[in-house]
Amino acid sequence: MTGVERAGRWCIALLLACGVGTAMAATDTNLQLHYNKPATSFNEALPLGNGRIGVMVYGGVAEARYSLSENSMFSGSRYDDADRKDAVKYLPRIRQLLLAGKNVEAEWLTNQHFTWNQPAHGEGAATHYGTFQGLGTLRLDFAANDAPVHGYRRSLDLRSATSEVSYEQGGVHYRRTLFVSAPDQVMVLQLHADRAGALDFLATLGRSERASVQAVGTDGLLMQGQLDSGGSGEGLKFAARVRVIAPGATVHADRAGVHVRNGTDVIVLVSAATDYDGFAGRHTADPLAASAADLRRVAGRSPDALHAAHVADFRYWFDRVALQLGAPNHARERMPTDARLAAYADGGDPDFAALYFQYARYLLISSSRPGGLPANLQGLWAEGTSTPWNGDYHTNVNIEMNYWPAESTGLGELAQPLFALTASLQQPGAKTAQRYYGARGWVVHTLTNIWGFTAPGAEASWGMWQGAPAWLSFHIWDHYRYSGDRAFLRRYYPVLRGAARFYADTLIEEPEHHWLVTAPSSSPENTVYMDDGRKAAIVMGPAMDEELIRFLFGAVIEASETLHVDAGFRRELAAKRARLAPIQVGADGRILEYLKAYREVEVHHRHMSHLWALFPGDQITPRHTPKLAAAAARSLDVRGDDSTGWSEAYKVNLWAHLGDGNRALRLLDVLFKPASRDARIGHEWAGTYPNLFNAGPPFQIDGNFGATSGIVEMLLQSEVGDIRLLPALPDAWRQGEVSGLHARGGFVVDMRWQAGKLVGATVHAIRGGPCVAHYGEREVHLATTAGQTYRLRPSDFTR
Ligand code: FUC
Repeated sequence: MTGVERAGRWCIALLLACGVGTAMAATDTNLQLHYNKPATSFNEALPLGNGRIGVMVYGGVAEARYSLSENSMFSGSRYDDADRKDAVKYLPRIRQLLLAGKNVEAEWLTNQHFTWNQPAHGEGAATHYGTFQGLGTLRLDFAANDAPVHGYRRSLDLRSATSEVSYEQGGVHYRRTLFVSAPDQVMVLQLHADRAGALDFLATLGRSERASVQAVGTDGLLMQGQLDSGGSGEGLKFAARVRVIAPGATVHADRAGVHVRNGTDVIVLVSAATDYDGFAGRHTADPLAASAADLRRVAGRSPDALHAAHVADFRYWFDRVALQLGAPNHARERMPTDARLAAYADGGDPDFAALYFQYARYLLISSSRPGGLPANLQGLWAEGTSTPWNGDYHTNVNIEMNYWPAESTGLGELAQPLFALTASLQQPGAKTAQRYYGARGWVVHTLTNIWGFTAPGAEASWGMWQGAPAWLSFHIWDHYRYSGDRAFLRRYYPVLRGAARFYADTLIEEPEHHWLVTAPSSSPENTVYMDDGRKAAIVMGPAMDEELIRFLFGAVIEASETLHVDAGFRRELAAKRARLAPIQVGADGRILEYLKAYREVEVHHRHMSHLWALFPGDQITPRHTPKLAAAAARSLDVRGDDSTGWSEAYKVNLWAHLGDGNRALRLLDVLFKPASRDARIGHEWAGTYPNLFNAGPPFQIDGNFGATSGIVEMLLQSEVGDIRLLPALPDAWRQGEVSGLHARGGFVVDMRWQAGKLVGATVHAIRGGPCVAHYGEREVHLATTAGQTYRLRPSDFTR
């Protein structure tokens, strides 16, 4: 029952159309990253991208370096034999062992017959599984110039998605402006010198392996190559092109590169393409033709026109949300961003969190566009020929976290690549479901890539986990909850149904309580001691799986009712849902991560999988399940704060959902610790690199997105038709304002607060319908009409 039904009263409050999302145009000064020196490593360079092509800007003086990437640059290939053919033969035995409490033996057998020997940690380049990798490097080497450099500045403007490098040398002002256009599918680099003819440089394009470069005409370069397929299939073919336009200058291209002499205003255009043709993995696109066509299409267009189209496109997304935390702190905004990051711990800069928040939105717009591939572990930015964990899609938290802030920050359409990836797993995942479980439906385990990999990963302890189909389905369902788009639900319903079909076919009854549980599975990457002191990761019915399946079955039941389909299946799901293991609290007051209270090997383990029900799920809430919420808080306390970047980011969301804003902010403070620019896994703690990329370490973009979602959840939480304003506002964010946050049920919310108290809010109803807005213990009931905006003052909220 919703609050509206319970209260049985309506108040058509304060109907007043007023602009949403127009507040605070004045916050622009907080929307820049800027530095007074060139980057010397990836984690100092500035990322730009159009959802497909990415670039990291180093911004040197003698040498301007641009690390290029393209998000389908995966080695490996589609491999139908990734599924072990006889796995299903061993399933009954593995389950028997689990039912008998012989987890170690079950794990051994799982390792023997279920897992697949793909490399997990980033050595996938020469295997079928493959790895995401960089495209190559564009370099401009300038003529020797010993004159000292003054006034160097390297910046990235988030609202226009444009970077600029400027300095003065020998009395000449130089400026280099760069953007990657989504509407025109090219990277545009403009160089300007304020003394005519002062630009002398050589432009080169290169890659450390598997590529050849040639001159094209008098002003261009073409790099082409093919990645390792890792086996019998065809490796990915790719091409990148450079074209230099330099009116009044001398330009000629040869094998060494494009030589530019006496340039004043020079444009360097870059296009790139691969033959990856969507998730089906067919190689039909022609990268040579595609990259040539992209350059041809912009020929004759002025850079100003290209820039205007780019900025209009980018702002279409970016301007939907504005955020100001605390009073503007112009002194901090003026500090170079790396210095500002270092000074954050001194306090007095709450608006840094707003910059971080908008940066993540910037990164999502730059790395995930409808029709393309989802943001991977590094978004779409990469260098070299391997990336940590193969830069793939990890399903046990990472890829989902990438999309946590999408819906709530007005970018729900940008999650389409995640939905498309999920839908694409139905076909390979159906085969995996058959071969391993003899089940209908579809399944994917801990990892997937652009080649449709769905088998259990290399080691049972982390690769053998069954929750992914449900968690990926959660994002589809959540998009429906935010958008109310029935056509979308109808289109993706088969994905949800197939995931539910898999679980309905595979759940088994455990002997003690007769609950229905997954087996074999694990609680992502965690390990426990068995009674005999041996360690095991493989279990049945980890809490997370049960929570996820409870969500999924509930969603499919509701969706099938909405769509008037599958009445019989609905009944089956309802019956099975009632028999799932409940969320349990152990003797020590913590949520049980497993069916029983095992002793943990690593008390501070980074994953908090069993708290999925608190966030992003909603089976635990302080309001509806206060005892479970208290147990979740206890679990979090014991787990501790310090961990990997994404784990700290996750905890921001969890504390926000426990209503503890100060604790959530403490986690953000931990996350905003400067990480040394080369922080690597196992060497240093998590934090933030100079370019504000999250340091897992290493760089993982999930931390950026997860923390940003956490900031939203501190300010606004929602269920369909139920909105909580400022549910976890920390004391240090005494004043602020936000516009354009999205709530489930199709509402857009603006808020302003002072001295820690709400001053006013507007709720804009996209679709209309009932909505209860809560502020603290008080609430206001709205019967909304599509397209109308409702202005709320604190006095409108009553008990
Ligand atoms: C999961 C995490 C690791 C890392 C990897 C990419 O396996 O447990 O910490 O984030 O994904």
